[in-house]
Amino acid sequence: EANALAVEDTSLETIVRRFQDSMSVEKTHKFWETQPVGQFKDIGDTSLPEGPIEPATPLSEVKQEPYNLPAAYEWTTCDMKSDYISSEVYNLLKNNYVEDDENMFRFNYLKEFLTWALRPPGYYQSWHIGVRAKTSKKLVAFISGVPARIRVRDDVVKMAEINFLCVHKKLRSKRLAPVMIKEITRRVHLENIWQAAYTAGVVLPTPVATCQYWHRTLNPKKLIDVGFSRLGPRMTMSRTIKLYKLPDVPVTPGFRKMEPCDVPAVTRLLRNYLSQFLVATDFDENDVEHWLLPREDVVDSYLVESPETHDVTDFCSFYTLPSTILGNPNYTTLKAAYSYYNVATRTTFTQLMNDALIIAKQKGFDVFNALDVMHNESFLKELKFGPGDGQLHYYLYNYRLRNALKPSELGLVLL
Ligand code: MYA
Repeated sequence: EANALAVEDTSLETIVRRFQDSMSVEKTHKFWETQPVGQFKDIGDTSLPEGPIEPATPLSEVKQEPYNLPAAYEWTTCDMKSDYISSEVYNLLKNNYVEDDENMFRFNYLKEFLTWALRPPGYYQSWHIGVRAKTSKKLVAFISGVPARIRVRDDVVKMAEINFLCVHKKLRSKRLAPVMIKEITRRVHLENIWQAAYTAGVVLPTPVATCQYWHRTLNPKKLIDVGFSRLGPRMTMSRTIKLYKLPDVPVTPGFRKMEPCDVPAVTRLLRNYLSQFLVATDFDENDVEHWLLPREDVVDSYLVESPETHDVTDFCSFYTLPSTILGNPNYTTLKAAYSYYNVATRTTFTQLMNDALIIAKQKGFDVFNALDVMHNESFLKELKFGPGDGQLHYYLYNYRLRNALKPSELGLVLL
């Protein structure tokens, strides 16, 4: 959820914002202080137990009516099977969702992406929550959740993954977000689910991990032209282009696109790999089929099938998330690929991900982004990724961890 820039950002605003972030533990959080999340005052208190902060309550005790909105607004449940409604959600986000600190780029999650992200196996339509203006019926805010099983140490916990919280720019700072968060919490509780996971670029009480985005330039000229990156010191454009040049086709023998028949093998490979992380997604075959089978302009997955044994030995995937370039006369969109789940057992991580970069370049992406989660650190520097200015904080709702995690202890990527 952090839209990051590849260049070091030394603007006054950014310095001030970073200072404020670093002081965030000093700020009061009128809403978050009332919620069952790790509180800043408890950081370092190892006497507190790990696990749920509040117990589940009987469903009959869950509030039956929606929370109150300001009088001019009403709740709406968004049917993401409807082309019209998903276009409304798409347009709200296209114009009002996450921007970088300098307001140069804004995420432009594609419509097909949103319908994929919001309709995984077992999804609840009641967790796709919109707010409309009563008179115009215009959609002015949105929040969503999807069900997921997330393993924390040895416990697999049913959770909601909360994403796409968005309030129209004209309605900001009116405390609408807390009402939306309480309403989705209520609807999650009604399904007898009591925990959630989410990520944000802002510091809230209290991150379970703080990760960094890294960026691999694929199209240097465009990235420099639009201000996403800068020409390095003592670098010319032609040297930069040469630096980031990639082979035309993947180099690993047996490297190919994932197909439906690969679901069982990929599930085994992924489950085995993810078992080593402290907090990780618990994928079964249905999840892998939904989240990882290739979908054009949404998600790409490739694997290495051993030419001798035909075993699937390695896997890599990335999702498509363009950003609108704000106010540039020459370009309107930045095509970005985001590293998703990757497993290397026979190929080196570096070679596997280099093949992923080659595919992304072939497909016309301008940049390939990756977080420093899982084993990603092992390839980032060698493959010429550079650190971005954006941090992404991971959070759990109603689940306490004794200590914050290192990014490399996380086996979870949220969209
Ligand atoms: S992260 C992406 C969030 N979206 C954007 O950044 C898009 C652009 N921004 C906006 O649309 C608005 O600025 C938003 C806030 C909607 C973000 N996560 O209404 P307000 C707190 C959580 O006056 P607005 C994503 O989608 C803030 O600290 N809380 O503010 C994951 C303050 O509380 P406190 C946030 O700017 C979302 C209060 O809101 C966030 O008009 C996970 C101010 O409200 C944020 N990103 O609207 C949600 N930003 O005073 C939590 C601000 O206490 C899910 N705030 O500091 C929790 C689990 C729920 C399910 C549980 C089930 C068991």
